[in-house]
Amino acid sequence: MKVIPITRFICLFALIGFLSNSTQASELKTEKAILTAPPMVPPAINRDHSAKVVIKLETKEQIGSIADGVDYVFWSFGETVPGSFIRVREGDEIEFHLSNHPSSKMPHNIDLHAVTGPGGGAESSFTAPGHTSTFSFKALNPGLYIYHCATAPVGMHIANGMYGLILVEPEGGLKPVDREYYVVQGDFYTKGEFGEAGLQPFDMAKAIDEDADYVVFNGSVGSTTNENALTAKVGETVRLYVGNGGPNLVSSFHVIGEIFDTVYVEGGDLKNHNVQTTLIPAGGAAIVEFKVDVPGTFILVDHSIFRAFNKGALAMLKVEGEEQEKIFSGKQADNVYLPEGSAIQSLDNTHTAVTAKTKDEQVRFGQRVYESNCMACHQANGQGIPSAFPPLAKSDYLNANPLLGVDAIIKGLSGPIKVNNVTYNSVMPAMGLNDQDIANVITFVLNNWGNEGGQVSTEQVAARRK
Ligand code: HEC
Ligand SMILES: [Cu+2]
Repeated sequence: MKVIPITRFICLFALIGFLSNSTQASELKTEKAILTAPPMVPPAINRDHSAKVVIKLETKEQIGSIADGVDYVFWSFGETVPGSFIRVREGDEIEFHLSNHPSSKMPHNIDLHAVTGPGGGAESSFTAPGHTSTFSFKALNPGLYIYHCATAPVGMHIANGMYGLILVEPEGGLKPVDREYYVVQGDFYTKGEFGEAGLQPFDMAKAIDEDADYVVFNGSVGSTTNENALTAKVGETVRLYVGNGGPNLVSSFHVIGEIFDTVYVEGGDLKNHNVQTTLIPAGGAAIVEFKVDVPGTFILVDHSIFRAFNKGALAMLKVEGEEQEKIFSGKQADNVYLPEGSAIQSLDNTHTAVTAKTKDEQVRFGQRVYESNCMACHQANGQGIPSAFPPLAKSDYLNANPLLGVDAIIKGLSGPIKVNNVTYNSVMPAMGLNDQDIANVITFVLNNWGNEGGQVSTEQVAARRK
């Protein structure tokens, strides 16, 4: 610090006090924070000194899509769920302006877990629709922190999407990496069940029971999959800033096919290495880093796995580049495994069926039989899977003699067969269906997917059994 003669100091002090009506002179340069929407992260901070950082964030209530065909009224910071990513440096003085859009029905505020002070700023930032509140804080502790709305009923504001991440970089900065991304998990509670179409209102009773309909990354099912996937190239280093807004569930965060080289446990200073799955508490965060060594699609999940495959907690990282066969070979062979003494297994399924009276009814009932018994192997449209499951669509094998299909279901089928000039040599288990179900499912298949039509009766199936 420069030494200033005492008289000049008093003079200067009085002048600044007069001009800014503050008691302390801030020597810091002022800059405006760069905010980003998920999954992007603002650029690394490359100053070696503190600054005064001005942040302007807006709360808004707006309709968005939570899943295909399902709408939800999200409450957001910066029009996204999670809200804008905020990046500052340890020692920065932050001047925070929170504006609540005039169209809002609710007041909102912000509790930043990076704040040292009552409510994390909640009371100071309580803002009615059409108003802006201002407060300041100093970022004393480095780390990755959740921020969220804390207006009553707090759970409801969080459940509607009011959370995001603020990164306070340590004074020395973070090690440079090739890619940085922003992912936050959240659980949602709707009047309708998962996937029920239309505008779905928030369900307070389910939220209290912690009975989530949706568990998603970045605000919706599929927000970060397929064409919206995160991307990287083989050999690059990836850093994910991962948060969990909750309101209720704890995340068992995992990337299928990757091992975290480093986890900044709970977003703090503690670094763990070679981690498969890291816990991210509701209202918490973690930084995970890994090098992507091989190409492919890597799936980010909450490893409470029904949440991933049945409630939406699934995102993708697509890695492009050369195969690295020393590290991962891909499938090298697929041979039939028939240990000695093994017979075709029978899948037991002996529920009583409703009798179909017409061919149309047979087709309709047969579709249900198909979906719960055959689809897993022969696929949704009977297209099969190359070199594993033959197609039922346009199957010359089946159309030539539908009763051979009946035989396959009754007794199972193994050994080489030819379907549309392709040889399959695999095993279909006996299905343990009753005669009606078999008649219906074959009739369903015969009358779909380009097959030649026809009908198989219960009596024909019974005769085949003998
Ligand atoms: C576990 C996987 C599996 C299930 C379930 C299964 N199949 Fe198959 N299916 C196969 C395999 C494998 C073959 C080929 C067997 C071979 O190579 O000898 C086959 C062959 C067939 C064939 C003759 C070949 C063709 O493409 O036309 C028909 C017809 C057939 N299945 C119908 C059904 C029906 C209907 C169901 C449901 C009731 C069903 N399968 C359930 C695996 C399955
Ligand atoms: Cu709010």
